[in-house]
Amino acid sequence: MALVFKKITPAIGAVVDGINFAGELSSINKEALIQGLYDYEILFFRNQEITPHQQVKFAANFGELHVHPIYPVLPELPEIMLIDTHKDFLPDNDNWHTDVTFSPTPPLGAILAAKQLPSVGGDTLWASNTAAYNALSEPLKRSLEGLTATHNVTHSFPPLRWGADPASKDRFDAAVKKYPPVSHPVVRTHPVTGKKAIFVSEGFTTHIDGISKKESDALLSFLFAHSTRPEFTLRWSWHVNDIGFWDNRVTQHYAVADYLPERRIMHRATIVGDKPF
Ligand SMILES: O=C(O)CCC(=O)C(=O)O
Ligand SMILES: [Fe+2]
Repeated sequence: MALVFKKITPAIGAVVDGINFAGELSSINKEALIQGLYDYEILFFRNQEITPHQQVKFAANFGELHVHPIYPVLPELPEIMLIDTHKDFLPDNDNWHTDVTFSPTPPLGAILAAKQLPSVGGDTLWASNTAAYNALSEPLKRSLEGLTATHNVTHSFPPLRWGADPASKDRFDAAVKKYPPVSHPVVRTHPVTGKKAIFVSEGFTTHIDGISKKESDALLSFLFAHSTRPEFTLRWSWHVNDIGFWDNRVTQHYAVADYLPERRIMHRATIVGDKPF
């Protein structure tokens, strides 16, 4: 059966029917999913009851998997990042971010599965950084050309939370050593489609390189606000066994933290990417 893509908003997202994450992925469906990611930037799938091993196997169709250096992972399967948030382990993804941009080679994408949800709330928003770029005026596009910005792991993983807790301190210290602040282009080009996308986010970007702090603060606050305008976003209200699969090169996301003291559990498999240009 051919896959069916149903658009969610004009800027971003589609719901996909006709695929079973627990089964083998045919090469035809794999190509269709990759094309869908390019076209819609995030794809959603419903009623996908999968084990962590099945999730890892599915994600591995799209590249090598990344193991998060700080955030909790399943001990028996570290390719699955475990987002198990509740009153004793607070959500911290309630800021707009692109995943792992503190790395010189941020992920190309990620696959997120909803395992346990609060009775209400716990939605996630995604924004299209290509739609945001396209909406900039030509003079501003030109002035962003050639600029780079610095991304820092401690911006989203502050030492006060991650470096103090004995459960995460060793991994935190190793990650800070392994990932010194890194510069990426402020506008990146998608390596396959050639689309241009704004590539700064509140989560990890500390400053634009080579300009004054005042200029950087003003430009970043404009870019952060512009790239998350509702017109460029979607908001997904999860059901258990929903899956989201996004292109991390051209999107950012925000997990709404409105459900405490209830608990919410998500599993993420993350696919290694290459150096932004
Ligand atoms: O929990 C979520 O909905 C998303 C969390 C997040 O930022 C991620 O999985 O990268
Ligand atoms: Fe994230």
